Amino acid sequence: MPPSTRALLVVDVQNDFCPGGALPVAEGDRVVPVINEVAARFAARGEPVFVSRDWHPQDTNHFQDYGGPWPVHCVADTPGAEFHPDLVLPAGAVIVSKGEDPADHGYSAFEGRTPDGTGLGDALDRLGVRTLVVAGLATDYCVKQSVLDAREHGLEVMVLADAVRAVNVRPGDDDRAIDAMRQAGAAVLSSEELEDRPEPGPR
Ligand code: VGL
Repeated sequence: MPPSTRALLVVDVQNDFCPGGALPVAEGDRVVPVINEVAARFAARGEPVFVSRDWHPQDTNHFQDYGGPWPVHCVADTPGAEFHPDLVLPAGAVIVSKGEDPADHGYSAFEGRTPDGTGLGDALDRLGVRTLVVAGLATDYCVKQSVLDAREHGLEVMVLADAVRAVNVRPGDDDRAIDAMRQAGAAVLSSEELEDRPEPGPR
């Protein structure tokens, strides 16, 4: 396989962030079919797919019970932390667990680790990834923070506008998050526009 230049990062498409979950994002489940299609295309081209998940302990300062901002959600090994049942992960997709430290919010997938303990940034570097395509939940927290960290890491970033949804604690947080990601140099485009682009070659 030639050195990969592009990877997909699917952020936190977990039951608790979808309608009916503990911290539901409006229309959170709507990203699933779009992501399934994009992920299948990446896998068919041999491009790596990373899938992050919030994987909290019960007693994290991320939760209101411990002085944090959020209701209990995505506790490791509970049904709420499972990926949405309709999410289809291609063979070889790499799970990145984050938010395991009770003293840290763990919004960014770049704080997470693959099953062998590698940080996401190192895992991408080892594969020669230069461009990260990002989709998932939620636009205004974990997607945004992952995108900002990806830019810090020196990656070209593309955010799939039709494959993200926001918590919107304050109305307009979604637009402000998109602005912040653009300001940081990320491109925001639809999944259709992504597929219309010429395939990236080795650099
Ligand atoms: C998230 C709020 C709290 C997210 C996680 O995945 O974006 N949002 N914890």
